Amino acid sequence: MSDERKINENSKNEQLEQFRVDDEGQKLTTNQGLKVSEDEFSLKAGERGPTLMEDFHFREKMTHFDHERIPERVVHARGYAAHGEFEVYESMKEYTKAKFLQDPAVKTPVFVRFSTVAGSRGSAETVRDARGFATKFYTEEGNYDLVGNNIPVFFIQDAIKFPDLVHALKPEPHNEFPQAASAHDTFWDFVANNQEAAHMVIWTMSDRGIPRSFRMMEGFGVHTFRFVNDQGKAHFVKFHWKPVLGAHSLVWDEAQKIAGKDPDFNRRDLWESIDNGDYPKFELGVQLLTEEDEFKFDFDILDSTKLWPEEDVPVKIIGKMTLNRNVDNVFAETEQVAFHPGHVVPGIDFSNDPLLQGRLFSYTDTQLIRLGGPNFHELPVNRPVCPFHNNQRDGYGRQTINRGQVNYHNNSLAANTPATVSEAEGGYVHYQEKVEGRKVRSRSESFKDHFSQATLFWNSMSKPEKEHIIDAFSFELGKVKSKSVQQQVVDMFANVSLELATAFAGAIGAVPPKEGGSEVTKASPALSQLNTKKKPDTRKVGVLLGNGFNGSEVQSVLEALKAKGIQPEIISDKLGKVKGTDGSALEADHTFLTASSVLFDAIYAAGGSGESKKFLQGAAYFVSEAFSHYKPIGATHEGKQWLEAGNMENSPGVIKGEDVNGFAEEFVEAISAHRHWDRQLV
Ligand code: HDD
Repeated sequence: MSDERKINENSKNEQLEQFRVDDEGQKLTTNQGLKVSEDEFSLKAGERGPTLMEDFHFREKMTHFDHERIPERVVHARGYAAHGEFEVYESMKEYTKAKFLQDPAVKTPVFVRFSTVAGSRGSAETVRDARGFATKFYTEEGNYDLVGNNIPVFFIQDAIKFPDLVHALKPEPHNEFPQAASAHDTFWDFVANNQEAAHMVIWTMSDRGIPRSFRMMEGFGVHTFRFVNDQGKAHFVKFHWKPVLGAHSLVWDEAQKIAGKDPDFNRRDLWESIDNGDYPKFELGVQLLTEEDEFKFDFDILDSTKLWPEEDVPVKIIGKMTLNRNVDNVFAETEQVAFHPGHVVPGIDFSNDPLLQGRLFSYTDTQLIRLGGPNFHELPVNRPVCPFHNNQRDGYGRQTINRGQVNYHNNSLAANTPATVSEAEGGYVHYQEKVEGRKVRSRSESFKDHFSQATLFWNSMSKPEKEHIIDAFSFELGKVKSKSVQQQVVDMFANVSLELATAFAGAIGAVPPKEGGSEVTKASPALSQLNTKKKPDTRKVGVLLGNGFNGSEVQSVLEALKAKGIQPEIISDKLGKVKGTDGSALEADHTFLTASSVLFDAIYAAGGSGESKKFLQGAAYFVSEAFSHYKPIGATHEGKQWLEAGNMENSPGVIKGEDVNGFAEEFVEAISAHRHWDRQLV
């Protein structure tokens, strides 16, 4: 690889190209390149005799298969990823010298992996959990990894507690259930006895714990990092990803049903969007603080259980990431990608956040067991797109053939190369923060307020969001067997909000809190998803269509939806053509058996005059289930009968179309709103 460091959006793709292999149309060979004449039968002593040791093809095939699995990630095992590019809107020179944040003309290749945290690699995706949001920027100065979550705070303040947290969250060790769920005794026992978890717990119990899609959730770097400019001046920085489609969530009943109907719901959504050319986009935002302002707040900015309210420290939008290419092979790319918060570039540095400091050890360590040795940086997805040279050698799976006699520093035989370079030439120099202190195992007093920001979050929620939080606590603690743990959690959350704790105590038969409450009255409107962007783009609408539908009118509705970026999919009682009154026909994409209302953002009941009983039953169920999940429902022609039957006609977000043109417009608006929470369910 040359030492020329011009990177563009295609650099990673071009690098990966040299590793891609197309097997289709090729001759079958062993791994040694020997052509194979027979792949059906092992080599035997006689047709009914034993298999021979000599059968090298059988042994190679079987041995490789026997070793195909690697350990899944200890957390974030279930994930999905895509390639893309990042561009900065304006130079960030004033704050950081990071090269990829200087020039709006430069597009930096990225690889992003989204994940759930608790579940195993094969678990369902719509479980209640935080979501990982890890981005690898392949910059001209090396890889920069922003390894974040969709929640801006964390459960614990010090990394030494991470193994305890994860043990408590994962399935219980004696019986190994429940899978991918926090609704069990050990998790809530951990929460009640490690009360720094309060803030993140209220986030996971909120709608943020069940995002509608990876494309519709925010991302956060969580920790306070440092930007450092070319003058050596530092700012504290927090990173945000803002989805261009807004942040939206599922409802809990729907999320649980999707887990059965389509456990791959989120990855399918990501894959299909990219495949359709609807590229997911996120804007990068930063909150910046001068070093002088470090102690200006009523919380410690080194504490990962705290956020910086956006109304106090505005988020400056500085760039945009577009995910535009699916992987070629999930194992080679998504599974083998190795992120690490310690992969930084000049201009980005750390803070003393004790959670971040511990992460800086854990990530490389875990790759050693997961990817089998110290050469995981050579795997194609992990390679920087700029050259890399050092004196590290050997180890399992080493691929580079490092030529020459010299593999040490200092040396004279190779003129002391590879040579270190000065800061001015791009050498990474750690920010020279002055540090002094006694060696102590303790926590600063400034980390001790565990409840104020949990209350801030609660205060910021709209009425439906508060109801969802109460329901989530009631569900999770309703699954806890220990009365003592239930009561401890009630008493703990009384410190966040008496209203909240009293409500879920009632639902789980615990004693309502006698004392508690919070003096925090502040709210942060940016935390409510009710204030997010609302757009119709890429929303999926299930169209209930039967034979004898009004051909031209229904088709004109479908065209109007498509013109707004909405994706109608036709559902009927059987696959094949559904015939309209005017002789036109539309192909059914799904049947009532293969699809479910929970897999759509909205339902359009268009009906048809020649419907069978099976159709009528299937459609009625679709409409009523979608209604119960507060989804937009539109109905025209015969489709209106289900609204009447279900007494839904005058509910918010239910559009009954008399005039087809006006109907489409109103329906698009209802779809953009995402859900209609003010609907009264009977
Ligand atoms: Fe972590 C994976 C995010 C705290 C140790 N973490 C992992 C992934 C994400 C995060 C997104 C998956 C990366 C991928 O897709 O491959 N982790 C976070 C965030 C944290 C956090 C936002 C708090 C701010 N993590 C954290 C702590 C530790 C770890 C405190 C340990 C000290 N995390 C790991 C790990 C993992 C991991 C065990 C498992 C797989 C991997 O690293 O590559 O090292």
